[in-house]
Amino acid sequence: MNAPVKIETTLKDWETDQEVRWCPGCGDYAILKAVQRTLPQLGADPSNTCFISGIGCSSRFPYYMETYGFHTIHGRAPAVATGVKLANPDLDIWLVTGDGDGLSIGGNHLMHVLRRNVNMQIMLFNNEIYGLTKGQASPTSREGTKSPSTPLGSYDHPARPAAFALGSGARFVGRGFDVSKNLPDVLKAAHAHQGAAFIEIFQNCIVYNKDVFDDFAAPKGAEDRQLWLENGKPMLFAKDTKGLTLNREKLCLEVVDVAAGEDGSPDWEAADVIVHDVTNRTVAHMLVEMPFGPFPMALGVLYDDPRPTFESAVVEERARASAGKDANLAKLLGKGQTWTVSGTAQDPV
Ligand SMILES: Cc1ncc(C[n+]2csc(CCOP(=O)(O)OP(=O)(O)O)c2C)c(N)n1
Ligand code: SF4
Ligand SMILES: [Mg+2]
Repeated sequence: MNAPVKIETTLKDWETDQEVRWCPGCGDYAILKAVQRTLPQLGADPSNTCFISGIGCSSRFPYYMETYGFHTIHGRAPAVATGVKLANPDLDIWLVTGDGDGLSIGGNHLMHVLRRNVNMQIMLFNNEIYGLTKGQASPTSREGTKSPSTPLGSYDHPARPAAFALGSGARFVGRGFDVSKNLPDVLKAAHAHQGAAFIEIFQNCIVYNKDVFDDFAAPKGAEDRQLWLENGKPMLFAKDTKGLTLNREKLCLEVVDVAAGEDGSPDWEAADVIVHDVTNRTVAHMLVEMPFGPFPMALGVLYDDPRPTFESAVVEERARASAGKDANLAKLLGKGQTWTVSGTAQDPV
């Protein structure tokens, strides 16, 4: 349940008086504005909203939102957010994490919040680097990335956040990038989803990993390498001159050319371009594994197929367990077995 009562706010209602400490030009600013622009459009209520983060540049996010918030410890935002949601299931929770916070130290915790399907929006800011600690390689850094911790170039294979999320059992996987005008739409779809909604947001760390996403996210000239997915629409890109088809023999995706039909519109049916179905988990797996370069970058809502949330099951179980019983903490603590501890630390029994 997200923001059950809709209220009217403006972007200003979501801004704080805190000094924003990100480097000038950091992609985090654009994401902050996108979120602050989106929340009023959702009718969200600042007093019913909580931003919860771990540690990193991205995790400074809650300071800049005029809502409840926790800047927790490294990698542990999912655990805190799960507790908050269970204590107050009506609260609208946004979890903010980085590629280091969410996939290094916090990989285990992220996996469990996804598989449990705790109802919240999870934004992973992927800048493929540890920004806050001055540019060490992260689990998403590309092979060959030179950094203080990999001076000769990183040689381990990068993790793919969207594939990690889907593999962990996520029922919503979205993707966007910091300066994209479509990012608010992805955030809105995530918010509408009941359950753990995972959004990978490519974010430019202008200081330690500048412009690594330019091939598909440059402000101009990269649009042809973006595949914006829309439910029920053919998977077209490059101004509708290319599309994705399923090679039914090899069971894999392929890029095909799409010619214009007689009326000038793209004849995608003739090219056998597939239609995006957000509930198709098999195709979602193909989309998150699609290598960028030979393929475009899949953006938007890759997968969205809700199932019952963790907290709804817990609330139901609590109601069942407590039905017809008095809520009496003193009685509970005083009942049944108790122990008498004797001896001291110096004189153990
Ligand atoms: C227990 C613990 N280990 C290590 C650190 C140091 N540390 C702080 S932030 C960070 C990585 C942050 O990277 P990321 O999550 O990608 O965030 P970014 O700064 O790039 O937004 C590390 C290793 C810490 N604060 N706590
Ligand atoms: S170090 Fe990078 S991620 Fe951190 S604030 Fe600066 S530009 Fe942004
Ligand atoms: Mg990072």
